[in-house]
Amino acid sequence: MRTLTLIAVLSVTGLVSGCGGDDSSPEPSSGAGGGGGNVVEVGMEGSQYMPQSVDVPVGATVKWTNTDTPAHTVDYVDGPGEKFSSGTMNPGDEFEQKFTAAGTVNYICEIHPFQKGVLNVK
Ligand SMILES: [Cu+2]
Repeated sequence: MRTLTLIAVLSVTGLVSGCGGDDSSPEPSSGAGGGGGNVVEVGMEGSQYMPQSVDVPVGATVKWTNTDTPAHTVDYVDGPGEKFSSGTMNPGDEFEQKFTAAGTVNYICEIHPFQKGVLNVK
């Protein structure tokens, strides 16, 4: 009787800890595989892009989100690949652009000429 109870407790404990292990192991792998979607996120803060300079794998999409309070834009200045212009981005608005050519892409906010960003596509 006592042995049976002990086995039951052990198996339940083993099951619970086994679940915990399963939960924690896929998380780091999906985090590392998060680049699998190939989306590089850029925010905005204090009328600056965040981060201002970012590495972008060739073929990846950059997603800008206006996380700032004023309106901003994302406008191509120079570099390889397609030209792009987000138009006015109000707070919360998103703009996506795919980059398929390696090189340095400079972009700017039309509203704030001092607000500049760099994408290192490689
Ligand atoms: Cu701006």
